Amino acid sequence: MKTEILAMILAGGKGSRLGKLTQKIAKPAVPFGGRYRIIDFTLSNCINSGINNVGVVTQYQPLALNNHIGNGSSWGFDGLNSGVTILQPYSSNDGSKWFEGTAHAIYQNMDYIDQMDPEYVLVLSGDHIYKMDYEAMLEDHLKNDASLTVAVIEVPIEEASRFGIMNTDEHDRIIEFDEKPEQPKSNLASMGIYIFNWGRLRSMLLNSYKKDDQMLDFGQHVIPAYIESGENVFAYRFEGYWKDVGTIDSLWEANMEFIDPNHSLNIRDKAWRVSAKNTVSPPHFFTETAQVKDSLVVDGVYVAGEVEHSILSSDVQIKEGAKVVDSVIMPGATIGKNVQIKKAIIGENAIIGDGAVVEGTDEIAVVGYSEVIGVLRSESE
Ligand code: ADQ
Ligand code: ADP
Repeated sequence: MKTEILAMILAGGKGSRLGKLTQKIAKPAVPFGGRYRIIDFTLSNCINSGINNVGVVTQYQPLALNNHIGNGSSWGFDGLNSGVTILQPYSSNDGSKWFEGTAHAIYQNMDYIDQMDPEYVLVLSGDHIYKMDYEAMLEDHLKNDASLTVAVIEVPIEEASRFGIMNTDEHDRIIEFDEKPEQPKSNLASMGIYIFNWGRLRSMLLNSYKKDDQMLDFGQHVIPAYIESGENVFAYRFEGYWKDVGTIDSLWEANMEFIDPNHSLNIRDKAWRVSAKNTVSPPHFFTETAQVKDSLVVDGVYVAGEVEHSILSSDVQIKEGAKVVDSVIMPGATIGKNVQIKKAIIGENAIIGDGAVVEGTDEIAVVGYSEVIGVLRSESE
């Protein structure tokens, strides 16, 4: 089977900077925006861009991700003309067990890619919130006769050292690239989204793994090697909302921005739907005492307390007297009576016992997946 372009979503990183939220689930499976999980944005982009074949490279805690993605039909992959393949970590003959970096993860899945036989491989990350037309990026790649195209965005200079930073010539050809430089020379950042001519990448990787000079990471090894060997490496400038939600601060911020009905991401755009796995929960219910404003609320939610500028995910319960402000409450969490929550992320299925206070200050307060804070009053009292 010949495929023009195959997307490989790297969904395996541990996401240790998300701390308690990713102790039991991989970062791309972390809930976002009430109804979604982080990877939904990338999966939706693939379908909306006409990319029908997607491999999802998992590694760390893949179970929740497997359950979430299933056969991909929630996003419109039909398994016939389009499909999602979940690639599990495996022990290869040479005994290496884990993917040691982004390029190594692609190298380890070479058999799968060869089987799909693509002309181009689109490498994506499972932890970005954005809407992007990858087809337009591919057109640019072809127009430039590039061997590698890197999607780029301008970031505030004080954040530049979190990213791969580059310099380009007047035709947007990349002439310099530094992965997470301490002293960034520009604010033009890699989005970690790449289109490679598969034949070229394949031989580059194979050669490097034959020698003892293994290319483990795209940003650290592959891109610099491409530039050094004079390959056509181009930047594709993306304009629009894009956020790497790899830290607690950025995850909270992206959720808060998501509440704004005038958000530039515009999730209400019917021409570019962001799909999610459908689960059926009963309609949300607000009691007489409930006061909810400026908030996103999805199915199965029960509110008897007060909620302001927050996100209530499916099946969340906010009991009487509780007050939730500027916070993200992930699916299934229970907020007890008279609880005060502010500037916080409450993990999936967490239980906040009656009267507890969870408030962020300069730092966002975080309660982990299934964590229990305080004790709920027993029903018999
Ligand atoms: P980082 O985001 O720091 O920088 P990294 O943490 O290596 O890159 O992960 C990229 C993606 O790949 C993540 O979604 C992660 O979960 C996944 N991943 C990492 N290792 C993996 C593995 N072994 N197996 C499967 N999945 C894996 C990168 C680029 C920068 C760029 C930023 C933009 O290196 O140049 O600026 O992305 O966010
Ligand atoms: P109490 O602690 O006094 O029992 P609760 O706040 O726990 O009060 O619940 C009030 C009632 O609302 C309970 O009967 C509970 O089962 C019900 N309830 C809980 N979640 C929902 C929901 N999502 N939709 C409708 N009713 C709900």
